[in-house]
Amino acid sequence: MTFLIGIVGKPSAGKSTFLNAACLTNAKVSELPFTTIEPNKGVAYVKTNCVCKDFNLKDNPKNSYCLEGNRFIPVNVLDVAGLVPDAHKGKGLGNRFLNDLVKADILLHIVDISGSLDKSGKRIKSGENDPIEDVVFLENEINLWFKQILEREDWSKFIKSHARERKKFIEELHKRLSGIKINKKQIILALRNSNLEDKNPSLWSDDDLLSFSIKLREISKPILIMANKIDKEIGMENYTTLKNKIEGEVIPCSALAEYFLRKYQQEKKIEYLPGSNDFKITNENSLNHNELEMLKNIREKILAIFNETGVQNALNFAVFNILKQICVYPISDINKFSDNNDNILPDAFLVKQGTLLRNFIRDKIHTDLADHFIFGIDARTKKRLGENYELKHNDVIKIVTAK
Ligand SMILES: Nc1nc2c(ncn2[C@@H]2O[C@H](COP(=O)(O)OP(=O)(O)O)[C@@H](O)[C@H]2O)c(=O)[nH]1
Ligand SMILES: [Mg+2]
Repeated sequence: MTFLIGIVGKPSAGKSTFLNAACLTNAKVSELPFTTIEPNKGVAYVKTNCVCKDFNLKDNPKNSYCLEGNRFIPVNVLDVAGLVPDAHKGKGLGNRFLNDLVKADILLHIVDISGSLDKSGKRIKSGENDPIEDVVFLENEINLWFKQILEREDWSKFIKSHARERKKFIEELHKRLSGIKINKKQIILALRNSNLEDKNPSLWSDDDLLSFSIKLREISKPILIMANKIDKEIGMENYTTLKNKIEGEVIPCSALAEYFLRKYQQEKKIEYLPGSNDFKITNENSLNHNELEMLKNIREKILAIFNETGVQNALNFAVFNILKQICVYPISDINKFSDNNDNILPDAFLVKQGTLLRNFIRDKIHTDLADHFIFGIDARTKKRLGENYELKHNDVIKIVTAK
């Protein structure tokens, strides 16, 4: 399973630019609100230190790629139409576009930190819109959309008929929410976090349902806030203010800067490793005066201050910090660090922190193998690992089976 990262935000905040920068896609970008109608899809990569360096190996990855000792692992990205206040009621391009997000594991909220767009994405004077308002309205829309999904198809009848038995209630809720990628554990946790664990569902008030929807949304589709257009005049100032007002992480970002760096790197005009704090101009003659000036600005006003453009940081933060993933490398030959076809360190898998070896084999490797699993071997220590071994980040593991 590959993660799906949903890009959300109001019109013209820079969602398609972010997608294009992260995935080198060609989604249409424009100043006009609602340029994006059908969702745009792309593949981006999270970046982590590859273990090839630890073993001094030249690897040949299959499910990922390795550049200068960095392993890049694919994640799917979806850029949906801009959301406006009351989108959950069908305003703007409304519900249909919220529904594009049902399969997302996490949402990146692209906020125009320069405050130069009103809520519908129209240009206004820089600084006139307070970015915190965007954060609040968008979260609210997604929460209310969740509530609506719960409520549709006669909620009051539903709670009456399934109020008796808790286990049954959770099962039925799970069925009701099956479209939006939510598991039973998340439902149980949301009930607990909204203090509704012991309350008979038939007695739930509208506020109870709302608070359950909010908790469920926070657990199943967490939102990471991106202060985009940080390169603009008032960006830095607004970013500092927003960061102080918000509990969670706010990632400073210039999607446009990343887009140009990635594009020039693809055209071999510069050398640039995504997520790094500098680049090298390799073909100065291919860049005109304005382009060189822009690159200079990117270097001095973005990379030197923030250490990167924010695009790679966002993807990494989403997957490693919020979704709490670690990276594990299964191999079959413990001496060559290869699979059966001599591919060295072929696969890097993302797994949740705390995953046991047995579950890793069941979910990621092969259900077949899980039945014949005997033990694992840690490639670093050559020690045996039992089925209850808890995986660590950058483990390289041989799986020994009876098959
Ligand atoms: N200065 C600046 N402009 C940006 C940035 N990201 C996007 N834009 C511009 O904002 C406008 C809207 O971008 P777009 O990606 O189409 O927004 P969307 O409607 O959210 O998909 C375009 O003119 C982009 O060039 C950024 O990081 N910095
Ligand atoms: Mg767009």
